[in-house]
Amino acid sequence: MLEMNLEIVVKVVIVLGAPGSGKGTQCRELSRSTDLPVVSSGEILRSNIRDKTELGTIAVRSVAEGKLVGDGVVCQAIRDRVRLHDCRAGFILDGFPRTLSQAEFLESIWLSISPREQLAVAVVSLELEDETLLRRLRGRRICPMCSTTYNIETNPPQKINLCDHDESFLEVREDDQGAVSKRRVSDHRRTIAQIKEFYQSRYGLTEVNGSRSIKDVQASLQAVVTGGSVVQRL
Ligand code: G5P
Ligand code: MG
Repeated sequence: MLEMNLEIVVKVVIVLGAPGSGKGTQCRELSRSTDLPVVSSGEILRSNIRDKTELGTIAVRSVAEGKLVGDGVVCQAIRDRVRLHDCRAGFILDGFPRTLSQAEFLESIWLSISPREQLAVAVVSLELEDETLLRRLRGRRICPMCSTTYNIETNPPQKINLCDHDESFLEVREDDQGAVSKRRVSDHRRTIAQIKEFYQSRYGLTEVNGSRSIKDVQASLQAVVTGGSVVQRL
C-alpha cells in the first residue's frame, strides 16, 4: 500500500497537427492549466538558429526550406530537453514526433523512467483542411520578444502590428511564405497517417476539430487530457 502512495505519474501529452493547426497556441494554453512545460521541437530549432549554435547551423537550411531536420539531431535535442528538471512530472510535446523513427525514439526515452513511476500518455491530433491551414499561416504574426502569436484575420493585436504585451513589432515567420508553407503542409499530409496509426494502436488517439475558435479547441484538448489518457505501467 505504501508503495502505491509513492508512485509518481509522469504525464505526457502529444499534440499532433499540420503546420498552422494551432499546436503552439494550444500547447501554451494547456501548459498554463496543467503546469506542464511545452517541449516544442520547432522552438528549440529556431532558438538554436538564432543563437548560431552547432545544432542551429545544421538545421538552418532545412527549416528555411520547410524540410524536416534529420532525425538524429532532433531526437538528441528532445532527449536533452526532457531530461531537464522541469520535465520530471511530464511535458507537452509540440511538433515532435514527426517521423516513425522519432516516435520510436520517444518510446525508448520512456524506458529511462524509474520503476516507481507510471506513464500517462494522451495523444491528440488537431484536424483542419489545407485551405484553412494556409490561410492561418499567411495571417500569423509573432512577437519576437514574448512569442505571443496573433492572426491578422482571427486573432489580431489591439494595435496594428504591435504586441499587446510589450508593443514590439510583430514578425512574419520566414517559412510561412508561399511555396515553403505549401510544402510544409503537403509533406505533413504524406507522413502523418503512419504516426497516427502508431499512436492509435499504442495509447489511443483523439482527433479534435482544430478549425474552431482557440477557446473551443482548448476545451476539447482539456477534456482529452483530463479524461482520456492511458496509464501504462512500465
Ligand atoms: P514547427 O515550428 O513545429 P509547424 O510547421 O509544425 O512548425 P507551426 O507552423 O508552428 O507548425 P502551429 O504551431 O501548429 O504551426 O500553429 P500556431 O502557431 O499555434 O497557430 C497558427 C495560426 O493560427 C496563428 O495565427 C494562431 O493565432 C492561429 N490559431 C492557433 N490556434 C487556433 C485555434 O484554435 N483557432 C483559431 N481560429 N486560430 C488559431 O516546425 C518548423 C520547422 O522546424 C523543423 C522543420 O524544418 C519544420 O518545418 N522541425 C522539425 N524537423 C524534424 N523533426 C521535427 N520533429 C521537427 N520539428 C520542427
Ligand atoms: Mg508552432
